[in-house]
Amino acid sequence: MHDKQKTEPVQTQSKKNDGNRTQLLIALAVLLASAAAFVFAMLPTNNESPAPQTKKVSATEGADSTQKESAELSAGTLFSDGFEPTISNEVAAPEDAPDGMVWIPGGEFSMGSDSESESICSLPGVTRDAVPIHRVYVDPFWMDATEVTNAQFAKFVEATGYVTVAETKPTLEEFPGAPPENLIAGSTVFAPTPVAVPLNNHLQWWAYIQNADWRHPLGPSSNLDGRENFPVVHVAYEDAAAYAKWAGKRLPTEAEWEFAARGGKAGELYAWGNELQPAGEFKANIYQGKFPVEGGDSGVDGFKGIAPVKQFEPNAYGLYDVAGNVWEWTSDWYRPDYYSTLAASGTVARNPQGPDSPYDPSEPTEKKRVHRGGSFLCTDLYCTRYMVGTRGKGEVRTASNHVGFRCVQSIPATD
Ligand SMILES: [Ca+2]
Ligand SMILES: [Ca+2]
Repeated sequence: MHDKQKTEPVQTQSKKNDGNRTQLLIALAVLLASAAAFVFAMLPTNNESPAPQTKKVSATEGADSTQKESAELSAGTLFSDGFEPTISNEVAAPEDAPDGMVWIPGGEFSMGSDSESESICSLPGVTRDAVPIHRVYVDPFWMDATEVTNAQFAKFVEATGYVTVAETKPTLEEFPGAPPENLIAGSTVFAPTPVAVPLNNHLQWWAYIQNADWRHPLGPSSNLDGRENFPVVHVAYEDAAAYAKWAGKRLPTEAEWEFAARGGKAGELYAWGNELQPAGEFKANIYQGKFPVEGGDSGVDGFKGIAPVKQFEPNAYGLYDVAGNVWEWTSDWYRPDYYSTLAASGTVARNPQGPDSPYDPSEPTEKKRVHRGGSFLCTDLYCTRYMVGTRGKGEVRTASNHVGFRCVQSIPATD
């Protein structure tokens, strides 16, 4: 959001007030488009010929025919025999678990997804960054069982006086030449459209809202009353990292995140198995209904919009909401070719830390880190990025109301 080359702040606080929007809103929305792209994107193409040796998601009870078709097509393009068994370390968990954290034994596993085509979404290349499947080893670690909550983040702010990026007024140094009245603090909020819209322009459903921040997730008139156990949102990468440091933790690498999310299993589509809705039940807070229309979120999974943490069963390691609810920052820089680079080494990647620098060809001037897990805005009709092997990305200074984080702690703690 603070790219000096292409943005300057806005003075509007209304998503309806297009006339007052300036480049920052556009830039923010474009930046969010990276999030929106993997969340929403386009309908799967009609690839009726799944790759050989694929497994399909079972038809989802209670879903309409379009949803069933979508799930089957998505599964057919994602899952193949490229996965090998996970070999977990045989390391007993230390006796005293840090409060709120669960033991992740680490080990060797197959990381990524095996998209045989680009047809999970019709957005070209949107899943290409999660191939090829490659072998990775990670050390044992502790991981927060849940996304960091508002209550937890509030303790951090109370103890340190920390001010988040979204709460900070942009400066003239960041935006040379910008009118002072345009330098306003705020963040980006999902803004459902009044009527159905073509899904080819993410600007339509994101708005830069003045004074939207973690205490005011939907804008200045909103607050955290009753939302103490909701995941904190409107946290930029540096905000998440600052919290982690204060807590004596750190953000997970992307490899740690995926190892943990897979729960010791190999090659499954979701953190809970291969069916989107086992026995007809949703296993994560995602999005059902017409997107992105006002009132379109039907909440069949139990929640319209964001949910408190721990509302769905944990995965095999005891982790809640690794799929859905809010996207989670990882510490890796984003590059779409990173998996290819690791795979080309021909060896097991040990504790990979991500590429040395970020690069997203679609927005080459933006510095992005990897997001994982999808959010309450991910819909099974479009890009299903709550699938455990898929990736997201976000510009490091950009916050929104569907991105949060959770922390890890090394064994022994080194941070
Ligand atoms: Ca939901
Ligand atoms: Ca999550």
